[in-house]
Formats: sequence, C-alpha cells, structure tokens
Amino acid sequence: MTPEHLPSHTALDLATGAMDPERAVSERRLGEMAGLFQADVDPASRELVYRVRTIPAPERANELLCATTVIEPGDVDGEPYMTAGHFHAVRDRAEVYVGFAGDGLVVLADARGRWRCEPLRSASAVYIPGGWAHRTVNTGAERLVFLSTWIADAGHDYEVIRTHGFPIAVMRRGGRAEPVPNPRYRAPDPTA
Ligand code: M6P
Ligand code: ZN
Repeated sequence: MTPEHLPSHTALDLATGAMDPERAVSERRLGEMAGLFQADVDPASRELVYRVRTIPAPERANELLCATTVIEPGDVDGEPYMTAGHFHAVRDRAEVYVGFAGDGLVVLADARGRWRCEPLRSASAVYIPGGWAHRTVNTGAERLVFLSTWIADAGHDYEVIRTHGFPIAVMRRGGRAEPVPNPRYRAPDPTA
C-alpha cells in the first residue's frame, strides 16, 4: 500500500525564495557549471549562482513537486547567470513556473531543435510542455525568484544538455540580454 501523503502549508518569501518551515536547499556554485557557459569558468569557483528549495512529496505521477529558485545577478563574460537546464527523465512531464521577483528568460528547446524564449518576472507564468528542456536565465540586476511545480515522477536528465547544449545562448549585447545562436549546439537524436 502506498503511504499517505498529508496536506501541508509553507510560507514563501517572494523576495528571497526562503520557505517557512525551511526545506531542503540545494545550491549550485559557478565551478560546478564549467562547460555550461560559453566562456570558461574556474572549476574551483565557489561563487553562488542559484539556490533551489523543494517542498518534499513522494516522487509519484499522482503527486506534484514544488520549489522556489533564486538565481543571483551576475554573468560570465556577458552571459547572465542561469540554471544548468534539463529535460525531464520522464520526457512527457510538464511543469509551470510562476515569477515572484526580478527579470529573466526561460529558454526552452525540444529534441527536434525547436526553441523558445519566454519572459519570467513578477506575476508571470511560463508553461513548459512535456518534451521541452528548460533553463532559466537571470537577465536583470537583482535576484530572479520564481516558483516551479512539476509532476513528481518527472526526474531530471542533465546529461543531454551538458553534452548537446541549447540551440541558443542568452548574451548581453548593448545593454540588453538577447538570444544568439549557440555555436556549440548539437541537436539530440529525437529517436534515441
Ligand atoms: C526549477 C525546477 C527544478 C529545477 C530548478 C533548477 O525550480 O525546474 O526542477 O531543479 O529549477 O534548475 P536545474 O535543475 O536545471 O538546475
Ligand atoms: Zn523541470
């Protein structure tokens, strides 16, 4: 018999992504993101890029996981700080982002190489259909804070993005952040 998962309440700080009660926090440091930015980063860098707090739930298809993500402002040679980006391990699982603070873009790409860039800011929602990889970019000068919720058995597949990249990168050009073709992109095999 599957164990019962009971209702819960979590207070959210819209400016910082903090939760009360505090939940498991995972942090991504710049050095761990070597190879994801266009320019080289120091693999030893301990600079904080983003923090994710997740409300626990059983990782089953009948449940939802929910997290806040806070991406610090900053960039690597004009490429703004961003998340690693992933497909869902169970490819058809969808996700929704709701912006709380700051200014950003969600970069989405499917296995055919189609891509989209959707704005994410306070009071905006971005729908991520199944089959679309997603990465969030902090294009502003303040922290980008958002809530995400996804089908709990989705899982994260980082490998395809790490090895193939996204079709585009977001770069600061003349004071604004915009998508530019990623010369290192390799389209994944959609039949794989
Ligand atoms: C959002 C969700 C999470 C994800 C996080 C950071 O909160 O999509 O599932 O973990 O962003 O993104 P990534 O896992 O790609 O580093
Ligand atoms: Zn996801």
